[in-house]
Amino acid sequence: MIAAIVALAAALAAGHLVAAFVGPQASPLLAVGNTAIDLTPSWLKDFAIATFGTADKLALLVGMGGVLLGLAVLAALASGRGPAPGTVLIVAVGVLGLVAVVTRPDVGRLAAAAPLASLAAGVATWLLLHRRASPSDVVETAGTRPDRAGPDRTDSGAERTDEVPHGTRASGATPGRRQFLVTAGGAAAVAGVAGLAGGFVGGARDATSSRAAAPPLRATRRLPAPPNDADFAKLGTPTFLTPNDAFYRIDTALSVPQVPADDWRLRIHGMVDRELELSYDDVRRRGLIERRITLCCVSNQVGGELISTATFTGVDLGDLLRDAGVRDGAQQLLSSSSDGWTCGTPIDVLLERDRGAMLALGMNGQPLPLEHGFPARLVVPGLYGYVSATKWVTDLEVTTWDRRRAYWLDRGWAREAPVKTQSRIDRPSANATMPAGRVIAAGIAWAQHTGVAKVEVRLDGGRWQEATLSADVSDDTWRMWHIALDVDRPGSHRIACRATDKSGYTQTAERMGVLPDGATGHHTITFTTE
Ligand SMILES: Nc1nc2c(c(=O)[nH]1)N[C@H]1C(S)=C(S)[C@@H](COP(=O)(O)O)O[C@H]1N2
Ligand SMILES: [Mo]
Repeated sequence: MIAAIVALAAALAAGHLVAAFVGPQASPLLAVGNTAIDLTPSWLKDFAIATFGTADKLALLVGMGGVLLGLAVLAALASGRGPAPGTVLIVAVGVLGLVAVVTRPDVGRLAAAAPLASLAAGVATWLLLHRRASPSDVVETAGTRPDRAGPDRTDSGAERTDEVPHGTRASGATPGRRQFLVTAGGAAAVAGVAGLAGGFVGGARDATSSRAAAPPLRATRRLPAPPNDADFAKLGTPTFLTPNDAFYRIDTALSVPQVPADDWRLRIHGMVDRELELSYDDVRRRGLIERRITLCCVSNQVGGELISTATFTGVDLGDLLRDAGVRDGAQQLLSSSSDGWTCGTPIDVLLERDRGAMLALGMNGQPLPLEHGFPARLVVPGLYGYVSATKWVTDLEVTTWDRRRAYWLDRGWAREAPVKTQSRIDRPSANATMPAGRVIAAGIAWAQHTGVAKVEVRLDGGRWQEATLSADVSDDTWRMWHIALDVDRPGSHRIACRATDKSGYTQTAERMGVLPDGATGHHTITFTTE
């Protein structure tokens, strides 16, 4: 048992160490996890997000750790007579890791070295420890007493098993046992050091230091700070700008892609007159602009939290595409990230003069946080993130819908996904209890690139009452609302809200789930007065 678990640790540590040199995405554990994510059906992904929220990746890693430990125990139990069954199992798992790594889109040619190191370390440790645990003459003994041979047997070659009292063997006092424990301890220590060294080397190569060294991103013309009445945070709404560490995060990356700014290049190609390749400095030299944009996820349930607002700093994406010269017949901009995720955006939307689509380097005055796409990402007002907001973006291909299919398309999501006009109640919180009388309700509404014109609230199915809106900062950002309701009757109550956007559209009451292009329905909550 110990042999199998130490062998597992050795395998993971070796893979981690080698991956630190050939690229973090080569880690077999991460590669299997990432592949699992890519193969996960949408309903399971939705379930994982709903159950674990942003901890869904941690849950996956913990689950994988459990499965590996279970396999190690299985290997130990199956290898009573000899190491062969365990070896076969380790090789099988190792080959799985190897396949996962070499089929990842974001690994270099050397990536296979990491899973191969894992495989070698795992098998070698296993065979060594298994031999130490059951010296050769135990195998002979096993011939006569097969029921007593096993990997946890500690009999030394010099002793006949039937001469050793149970207690003595269990105490591990025999020389064979000691030798085994020393070897196992040594192997575990080497694995630990290798794992730490892997973390150290990987840490030195990651993008944190590159981000820390990034020059300040100053826009040529800065936006004024949002006015004080841009939110009703005192009444329970979010702040108008979401702090970077509170900004919602959604992506398929199990470990945050590490792209140092110096290594980053953005290639613009496909149906263009001139291919472009830009470095981080090339982008900065184009002259930076600032835009406030509310970003939201198509997986946001009615009343959900997957929406945030930031001031983004970068360059206009439409200008960039015009510089490359988009050819007639182009339909889609297929953007790819360093970790191989892809996203398709209608090219005519990006070329709209007033769309405000961006290649962003900064967020709320800082270089993009690593989780939000450092060194560069796309942001397009009015489109859900999965069709517009590629983080760690490295490649822009101008193409047609037929020629390329983006990541989520084959998983049931719509090809085009403009943000749906929506609103949410933040106060009272669901199932709250409060004194009867005057109740303040407050929340948010959004209709990016159209603008919010009105929010109405209704109590217990009564008439719709118009709420007070926050300052109108931009059509591309959310608006907050609040209203005082007279709730005289003690007991259970229900409120609902609905937004009307500047096109005159009022959000429908019809309940639809997030698949295929975003949820609809009125957010409704219940609370109690006494
Ligand atoms: N590289 C990459 N970019 C991505 C994604 C992804 O999985 N990988 N997810 C998209 C989705 S679904 C959303 S909603 C937004 C979320 O951006 P955020 O994490 O900065 O809030 O990023 C988009 N960009
Ligand atoms: Mo999303």
